[in-house]
Amino acid sequence: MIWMLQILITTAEPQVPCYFIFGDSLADNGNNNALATQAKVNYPPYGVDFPGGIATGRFTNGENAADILGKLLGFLNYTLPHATATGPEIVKGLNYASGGAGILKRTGRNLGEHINLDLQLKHHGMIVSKIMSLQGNNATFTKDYLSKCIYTVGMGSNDYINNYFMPDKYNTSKRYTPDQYADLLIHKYSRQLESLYIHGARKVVVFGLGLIGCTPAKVSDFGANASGCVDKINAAVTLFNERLKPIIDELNNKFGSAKYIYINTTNISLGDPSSIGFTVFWAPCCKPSVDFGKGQCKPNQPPCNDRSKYIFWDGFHPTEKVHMGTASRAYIAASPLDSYPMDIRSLALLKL
Ligand SMILES: *[C@@H]1O[C@H](CO)[C@@H](O)[C@H](O)[C@H]1NC(C)=O
Ligand SMILES: *[C@@H]1O[C@H](CO)[C@@H](O)[C@H](O)[C@H]1NC(C)=O
Ligand SMILES: *[C@@H]1O[C@H](CO)[C@@H](O)[C@H](O)[C@H]1NC(C)=O
Ligand SMILES: *[C@@H]1O[C@H](CO)[C@@H](O)[C@H](O)[C@H]1NC(C)=O
Ligand SMILES: *[C@@H]1O[C@H](CO)[C@@H](O)[C@H](O)[C@H]1NC(C)=O
Ligand SMILES: CC(=O)N[C@H]1CO[C@H](CO)[C@@H](O)[C@@H]1O
Repeated sequence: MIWMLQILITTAEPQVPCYFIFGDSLADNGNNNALATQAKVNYPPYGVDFPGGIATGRFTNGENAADILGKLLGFLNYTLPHATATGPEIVKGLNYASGGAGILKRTGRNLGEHINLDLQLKHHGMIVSKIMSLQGNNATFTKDYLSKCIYTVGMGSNDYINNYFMPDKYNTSKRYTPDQYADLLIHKYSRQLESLYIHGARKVVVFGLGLIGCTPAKVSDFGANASGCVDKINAAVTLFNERLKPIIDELNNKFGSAKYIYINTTNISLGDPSSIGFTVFWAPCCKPSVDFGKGQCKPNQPPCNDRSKYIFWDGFHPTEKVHMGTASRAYIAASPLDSYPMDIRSLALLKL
């Protein structure tokens, strides 16, 4: 694994005019803080390694991959959460991600409120209108502007964790085989990805799902197989990823003036983590709570001392160091399988 973060922040100008983020808890930067949900983490020890040591609502000890990608793209400030952004700075992009959210509307309801992908896209449509008016209601100008921006989307983990593999709360696993369920999700997801195009996106990054069957919370729920992970969850997620990649080709064929790319999170996360200093692979760094957002850190308990040795921050979410590896290899691919058909740096430079 190459975890070296290539710091290319040498110029004052970002490589693209704006950056929009759609996703779940892996990218959420505070959108759930005011919602009635267990899926919010605006309390210590979350944020212990964030500038100022403050809990912002990010589901990790420091920055998440979306934050780090923003820096790699040359943005000096963090992309603002949609929930609280109001001013003209929205033209630089927004983060719509929401913990617990999924491709399906019902996903994550067991945790409480959240902003599902349909709603994130609806919010984006309203923001696009606001940007147009901020830019003087010149549709040609705004269309051209939005076409140069980067849009990242990472969705689907909760459709497995907080839906399919929660049979006491959801009946999807009785109604669909893993194959049928992957089809159902991908069918809906491809429409959602198309709607980004309709809102003016032309450079879209789609993150595949990681091996969520390896998270401490799922291993503790289901029991580990010889792999150390819950094989049936990883097998189901792999079906999803295998169907997602061809969708990228389909979208690129359908929309000649756009480029969608796929990030293979599985390829990025495999390998030998001990080679870069990780020593704790299965245990979370903080003390997960059994009743408080199940798998999230217990409030106000001290986390482990050396976060750089841990893969998992809490029962579900990786540490900042893992986010850094994901972001840097999504930005500059370290192996041909990391991204398809190109990495984010190439996408940012692309003249469409
Ligand atoms: C970053 O945010 C600060 C505070 O909101 C603002 O004053 C500054 O202009 C921003 N910088 C950039 C490059 O957007
Ligand atoms: C609208 O923007 C386009 C592209 O930037 C520009 O060529 C045109 O002059 C603008 N129209 C008006 C009315 O300002
Ligand atoms: C499964 O759940 C959905 C939504 O809760 C419900 O509409 C549907 O009737 C249920 N199907 C079965 C077979 O129980
Ligand atoms: C994984 O473990 C479960 C529970 O122990 C068991 O039922 C299942 O057969 C195992 N699967 C594989 C592929 O070994
Ligand atoms: C992602 O990478 C993994 C590990 O190298 C590989 O097995 C898998 O086929 C890749 N998935 C896709 C959809 O390309
Ligand atoms: C961890 C890792 O790099 N896994 C694989 C990613 O894909 C390349 C091929 O492009 C393999 O060589 C790696 O083993």
